[in-house]
Amino acid sequence: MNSNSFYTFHFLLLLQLWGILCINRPPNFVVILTDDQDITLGGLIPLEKTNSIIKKDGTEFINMFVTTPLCCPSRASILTGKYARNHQVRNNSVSGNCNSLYWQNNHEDKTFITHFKKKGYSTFYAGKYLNQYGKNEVGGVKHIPSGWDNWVGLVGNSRYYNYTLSINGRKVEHGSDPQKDYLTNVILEHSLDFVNQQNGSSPFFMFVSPPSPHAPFTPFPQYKNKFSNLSAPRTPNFGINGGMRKHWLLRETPKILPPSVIESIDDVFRNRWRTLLSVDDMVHEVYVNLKRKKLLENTYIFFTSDNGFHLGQFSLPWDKRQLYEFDVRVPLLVRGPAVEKGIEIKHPVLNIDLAPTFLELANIPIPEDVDGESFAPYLKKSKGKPSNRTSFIIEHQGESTNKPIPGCPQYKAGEVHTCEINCICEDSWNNTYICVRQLSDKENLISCVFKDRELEQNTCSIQKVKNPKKRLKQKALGRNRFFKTKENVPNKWGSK
Ligand SMILES: *[C@@H]1O[C@H](CO)[C@@H](O)[C@H](O)[C@H]1NC(C)=O
Ligand SMILES: *[C@@H]1O[C@H](CO)[C@@H](O)[C@H](O)[C@H]1NC(C)=O
Ligand SMILES: *[C@@H]1O[C@H](CO)[C@@H](O)[C@H](O)[C@H]1NC(C)=O
Ligand SMILES: *[C@@H]1O[C@H](CO)[C@@H](O)[C@H](O)[C@H]1NC(C)=O
Ligand SMILES: *[C@@H]1O[C@H](CO)[C@@H](O)[C@H](O)[C@H]1NC(C)=O
Ligand SMILES: *[C@@H]1O[C@H](CO)[C@@H](O)[C@H](O)[C@H]1NC(C)=O
Ligand SMILES: [Ca+2]
Repeated sequence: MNSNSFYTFHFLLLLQLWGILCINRPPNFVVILTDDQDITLGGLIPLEKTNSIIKKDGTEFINMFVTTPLCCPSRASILTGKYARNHQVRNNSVSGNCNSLYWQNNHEDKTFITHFKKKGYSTFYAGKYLNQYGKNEVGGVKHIPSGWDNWVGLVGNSRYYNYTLSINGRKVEHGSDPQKDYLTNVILEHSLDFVNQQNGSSPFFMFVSPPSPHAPFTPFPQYKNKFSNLSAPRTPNFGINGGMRKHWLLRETPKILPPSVIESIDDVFRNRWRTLLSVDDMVHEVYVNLKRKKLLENTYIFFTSDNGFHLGQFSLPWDKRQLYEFDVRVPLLVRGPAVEKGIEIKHPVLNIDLAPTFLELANIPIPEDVDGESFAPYLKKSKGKPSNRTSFIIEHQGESTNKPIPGCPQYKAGEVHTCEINCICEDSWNNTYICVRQLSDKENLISCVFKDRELEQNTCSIQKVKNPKKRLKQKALGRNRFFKTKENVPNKWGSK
């Protein structure tokens, strides 16, 4: 070997080694979790940049569901990989375990991010966390959930202006100057600071949770006139009463929605899309900065939402909390190393699958008590066996307000919740249900039982759900004081 080829040989060896080291480097993660973004009403349409960056250059899961269609329980399921019945976060109140001390002491110290932290990841969270985050009785802004070492947590529920953040435990108030305070943009600035700090010394996990398109639906001024010629989609169930086969909230809605309510629905629809334009900018900016820092190739980007939304379906003006497709289906887009580009996956995936998926993609063992299943085999070539799950649970514990509803004397304190317009209420203490959703190439069904007054103790006492269909039959359908709804839902399986 002459000295030239000697050097070439060693140089090639080095290159190869370097290649192996690069391939084995743990991946980075960016997760974007929007608040209340539907998929069935076209919720992804306004996100043109996101569609090009993550959908066209990644994989879309067209059957992504949340197992509980309400913010706090669903977010707790995303963090733990567990059904609500197993983490006990039941509603958006501290008494229902939303950021309660019980949650903090029993579940928050074991969320997926704690395992990433132990593996040496640099971690970052910005935006809405759990609806009761930062409240004084549960530790205030000083409380920083385990596993996050860069913490920009929103106090309370989604809003766009006049909010408080906990920046690593320090209280920071924001006013209503669009240039300085628009929350989605403030979250973006913190996110870019974090991206720009990365020097490759450790992998990172970045979780970004903007308020859009949640109420109060306030767009950034630059976008306030967009989509002015659009109205909410007139789906077949738009503006009509649910009929006798639905539970009582849907039987009580107007037979035909008054035009003034429809006008408000259209307004909410347009403003939701406008607020999403700021999320689209966020995705684009994060992408551009990852690329500039040469971090893009080894980074997974997930885009999803904590629950779906309805706008006029079964004459319910606007909210979530229902077991129907509009509230339980959410977007899920993923791009990243070796993720196939421009394909659609039909296999049903769930919010509780996100935690085990993140862990598997990072080669971190999945804790045994997780209810979800990793869908990493769909994102990583030649790795593991894809899940064959064909049924799963959808559950909700209905909420009630302990005050009377102003202007709605037909409802007493303690009966209903979220009556935004014309005394049409979106929830009630007994809108408490458990459903089994079956979805495969062979079946597409949902079967539900609702709680009634007497059966509070007996309903849905399943502890660990391994075979939901069988357990539900045994535990619940055998009793006689339930509403049972079994209905065929539009078949999405074969479409496209
Ligand atoms: C924010 O608070 C200020 C001062 O209380 C108030 O004038 C303003 O209307 C609020 N803005 C929003 C968007 O809530
Ligand atoms: C990279 O960043 C880490 C954490 O911020 C820091 O400790 C380390 O010194 C930096 N390394 C280099 C080479 O700049
Ligand atoms: C709304 O306006 C845009 C831009 O002018 C146009 O492309 C679109 O077709 C219009 N949509 C409707 C429903 O009129
Ligand atoms: C899925 O696979 C597991 C193990 O491979 C098997 O035990 C189970 O019966 C399968 N379930 C379905 C619904 O096919
Ligand atoms: C939340 O759940 C708790 C525990 O079940 C219950 O006491 C509380 O009334 C619920 N909150 C609302 C607003 O319904
Ligand atoms: C559900 O709650 C509402 C409001 O309290 C009540 O009017 C209704 O009778 C209840 N339905 C059942 C089946 O318990
Ligand atoms: Ca939500």
